[in-house]
Amino acid sequence: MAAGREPSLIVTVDNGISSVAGVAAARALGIDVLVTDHHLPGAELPAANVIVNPNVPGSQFASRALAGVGVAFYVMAALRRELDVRGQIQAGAPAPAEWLDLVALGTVADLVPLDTNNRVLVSQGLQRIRAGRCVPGISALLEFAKRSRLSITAADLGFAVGPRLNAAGRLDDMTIGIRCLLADSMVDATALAARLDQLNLERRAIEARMQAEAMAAVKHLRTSVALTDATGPERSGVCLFDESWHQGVVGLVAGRIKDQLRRPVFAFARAGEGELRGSGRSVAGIHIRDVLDRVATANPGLLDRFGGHAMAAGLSLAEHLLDDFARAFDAEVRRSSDPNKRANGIETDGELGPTEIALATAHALRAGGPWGQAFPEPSFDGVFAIKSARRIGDRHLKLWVETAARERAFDAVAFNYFDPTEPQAPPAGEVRLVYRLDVNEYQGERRLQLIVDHVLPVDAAAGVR
Ligand SMILES: [Mn+2]
Repeated sequence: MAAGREPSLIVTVDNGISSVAGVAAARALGIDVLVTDHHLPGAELPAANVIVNPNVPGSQFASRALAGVGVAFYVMAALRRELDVRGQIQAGAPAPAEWLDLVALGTVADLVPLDTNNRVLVSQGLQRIRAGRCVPGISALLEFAKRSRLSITAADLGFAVGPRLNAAGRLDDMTIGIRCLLADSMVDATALAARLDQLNLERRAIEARMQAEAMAAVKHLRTSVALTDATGPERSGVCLFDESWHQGVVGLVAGRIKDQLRRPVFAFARAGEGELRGSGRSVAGIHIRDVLDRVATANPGLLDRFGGHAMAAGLSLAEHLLDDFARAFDAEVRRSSDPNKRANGIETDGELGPTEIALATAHALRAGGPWGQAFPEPSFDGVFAIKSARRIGDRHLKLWVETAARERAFDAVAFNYFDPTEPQAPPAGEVRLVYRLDVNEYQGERRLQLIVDHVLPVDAAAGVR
């Protein structure tokens, strides 16, 4: 071995806690290993010199919900403090707070629960981004997404910045996203953000096609997609597969179909000869990794590999076993479902009085964030009369609605209301809306807008959560 060319230290981020063999090999070569991770450890911990992970037994850290980026942040902060104590900090060295823009982004994009600790990290990062103290890459991505940096919310990180960064890894080369975040100048960042924006458009087109095929298969059983027999609307757990599907976006498709069917969904893509990769998304109350655990225990030899957490999981499977898996998954989901929970129940925070549906309420709710994973933005339900309704673009629905007693009227919009492949009339008459309050900025004016998540019959039950 050439002297001087060996690394003396390996630092892992967001992985390593299960790399027992890898860490042993590095140590055998005389390389020190610092594992920083947030994933749950297995029965055996790697023999690293140091492990930093809030989820190892005996951890005293107040939050177990940190994302990988959050763990790295605290390691850097501790290192900085130690160097300070030793008087080894050079003038102009960055303070840890300067990385909070990236910590906020990674925390939101990784979909970890926004517990108190994570909400502090995200909130501080958002404040810095609003003040312009962020990497050029975040500014550039926000510009392509047409989101205002000055009023950025956690949802903008989750729905505008995150998907553009991830699109590169799903379709092309994930280093484009990393280079965009590391870019020192706005010129470089903008060029890379343009490429990411383009990849995101491609990702969306692929995802929309796959999603339409999956929905058609669910509706019409075995028409457009060669599927397992476990796709009927009566299934508790749904499995979908098409040979033309792209591995990089099956998770997104599973998520969309899950939202529409409100039950756990696995979407599969081919991952090599005779091999499928599946990505699953679940609904509240059904721990999908535990479901897979029970499927694997009851059917030895069925699953090659699987992993995940309560709401999302992945697995690999021999293609000829897909039907077997689909049946076992459906049966296990049915056993796991709480019969006391209405399958189609939508939970809200209740009804608002006519005067509470106001711009001031929307501002107050916005200030109460960041909202996100495991800390959902408040959502309300109520009966409204539709005064006018029209389609905007391919899929969206624009409404002008009055409260049931006709006291007040509001602008409302329901995104992705229409299925572009089906003729569908806009809703009319009295309906029950499940909605959130939004501040809509248009030509310098701020107005209240209801963001409608569900348009339901008046007598539909929407339970208070
Ligand atoms: Mn992670």
